[in-house]
Amino acid sequence: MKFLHTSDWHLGRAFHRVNLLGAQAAFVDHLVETVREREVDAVLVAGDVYDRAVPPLPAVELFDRTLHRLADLGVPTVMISGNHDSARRLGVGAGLIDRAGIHLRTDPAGCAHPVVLADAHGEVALYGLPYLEPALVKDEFSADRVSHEAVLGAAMDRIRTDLAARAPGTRSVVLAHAFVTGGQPSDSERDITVGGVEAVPASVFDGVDYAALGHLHGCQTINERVRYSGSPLAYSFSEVHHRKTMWLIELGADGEIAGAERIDTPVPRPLARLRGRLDDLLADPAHAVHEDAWVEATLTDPVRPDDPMARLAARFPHTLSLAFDPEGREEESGSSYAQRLRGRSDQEIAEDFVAHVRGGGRADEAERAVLQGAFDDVRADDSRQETHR
Ligand SMILES: [Mn+2]
Repeated sequence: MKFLHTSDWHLGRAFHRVNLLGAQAAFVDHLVETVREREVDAVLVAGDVYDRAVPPLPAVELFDRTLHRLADLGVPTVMISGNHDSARRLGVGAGLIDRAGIHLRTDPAGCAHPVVLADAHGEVALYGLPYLEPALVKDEFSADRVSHEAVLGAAMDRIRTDLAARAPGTRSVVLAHAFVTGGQPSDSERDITVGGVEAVPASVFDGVDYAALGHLHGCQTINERVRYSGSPLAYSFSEVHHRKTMWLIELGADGEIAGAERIDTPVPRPLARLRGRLDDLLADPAHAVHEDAWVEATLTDPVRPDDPMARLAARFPHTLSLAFDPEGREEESGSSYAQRLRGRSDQEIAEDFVAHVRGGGRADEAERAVLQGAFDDVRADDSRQETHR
């Protein structure tokens, strides 16, 4: 059986100031074409369909068109909500569109009710496990701790129990949205840390033949049976070296991974991260290949040049981000607020603030726990309001 595994569409997301809706629509065209050409048996979408809980109308319209096109293909689709989606909003009408062959799984309580497909070798059970916010689903899964590992482990236990009750030899696939240990993050995933821990071991997925994961935006293979498809488009300059793809997975007669092929997704415009003095960036023939790219430039001139954006744009008209890192300067001084925050977690920033206002005294262990608890509460509260509003 052949699956097309994708995730993290983030419909409605912009890249700096560029609207990506056209690129996202082109990706959907490509997906539909691939399903037809490669005779795919099922499409798996592992969460973060939208970029925000309340997406802009054009993104909702694109999603609507996408649902119709998937339904017209006559190929089943299983889709879960991710941490960026509002599970409740995304799940509206799920019972109805189920009849059209699109199985939208946004309710954690239903995770052990699979979509069952069959081929010449027997049945395949596809379990859609939506993103689980530990504080919100702890009771549902009677988890002993508020952690990703506890709730995901409990949900997987339910799935394994359901699978064990099926005919011997039933093959299985699970869709999940999580950070698995060993995965490489980029700058465009939203932090899901709980109690200082965000990652779960890949062994949590033991017992199923394939885990189709979403959350991390780079395509990666955690092991033969546990993979991330990555996002179809780059959503930050940190993804400059990513090759954006979907996985075409072939599940064999005995549940073995008989094939795993990366299908390239359309690239709206390449990315480039350039660093150097302005005059060098403008003159260096090596940068000719980047003239048409979306550019992030870091200028290292000791003195900030006049009108740098306009001058850069003369050669690189698609420059989207400009930063300054003067040569020979101390790390901290001269860097902008945004530069100093780049790549740091909320927890690290808060701890730095404590040290700053104390004139250098770092937060102790108890204080760090208080800060972490506060961040956990805020995130859980955001999702809870989203759920019950
Ligand atoms: Mn995502």
